[in-house]
Amino acid sequence: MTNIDVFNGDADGICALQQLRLHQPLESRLITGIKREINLLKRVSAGSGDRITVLDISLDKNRSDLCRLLEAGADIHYFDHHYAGEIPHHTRLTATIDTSAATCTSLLVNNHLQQRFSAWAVVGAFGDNLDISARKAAAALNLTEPQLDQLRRLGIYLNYNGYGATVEDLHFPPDQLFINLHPYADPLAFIQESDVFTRLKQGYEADMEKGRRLQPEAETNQYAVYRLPAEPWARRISGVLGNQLAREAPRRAHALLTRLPDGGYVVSVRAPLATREGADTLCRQFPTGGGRKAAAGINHLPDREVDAFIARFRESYG
Ligand SMILES: [Mn+2]
Repeated sequence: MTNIDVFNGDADGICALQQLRLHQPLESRLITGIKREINLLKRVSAGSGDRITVLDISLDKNRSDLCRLLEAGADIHYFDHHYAGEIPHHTRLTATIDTSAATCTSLLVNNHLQQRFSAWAVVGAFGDNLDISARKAAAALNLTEPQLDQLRRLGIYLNYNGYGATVEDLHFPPDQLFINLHPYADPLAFIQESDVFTRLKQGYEADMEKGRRLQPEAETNQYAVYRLPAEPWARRISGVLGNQLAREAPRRAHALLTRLPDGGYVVSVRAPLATREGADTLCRQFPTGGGRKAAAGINHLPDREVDAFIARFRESYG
């Protein structure tokens, strides 16, 4: 019998697994990747008696492999908050899926574990830019405001680490990051004792400084469009810069187009924080698009579709 943990390589995916493995430590194969690599079940082979936990990746985007693994006899536990489409009925599938804009996978796992490792759920929620939900989940922990701010920054840095065109762009491969976190039941102890936090902070600050110098190529009260160059810092920063811009102008939608080395763009869309609507429906109009209502993206937008994308972005939010 093999245990396989499949998780998105961002803060939410890592913090969801962190809670589950603090609750139930076990030897498992870790399957993860950059934040945008979501068809992770494709990489899994398993059979009768194997147990697979799947965290923070769209069921809809993994549907055929999910069915293949269920047919092969694996038991699958699925937690997620991305668009799922119809959830297959199968005796060996347990799915906890909630696509409401105010929740995330770490918070779903937090409920499942009766708030046992809430502090990690708070980190995951901050990483997904769900500050209000994160603070709500933190209320019972009686943290000081500086402690809460440390959790928020850890969430932002872990989320930041997930962005890149390949794992080579990242400061830490996400499975290594999880292995580093795993000994710590308390994220504040991790922040104090591990040098990972400092290294992420330095990388984040250096990249953000470059990002802050960018000017939008289109800007109104309703929306802004940014174009980023084909460089590793830009690929690392696009998502967190989008979150930051969204927090600074909560009534405005943001689109960030980051040039890819082989042509085309990777796109991040942030709906206005005031409404948190429409980002996923916009991005799903393009073949490699997906995400959530408030935050979505397109993995590869060909050059010839850039104008069409910007036109639909303006229609959605203009
Ligand atoms: Mn998430």
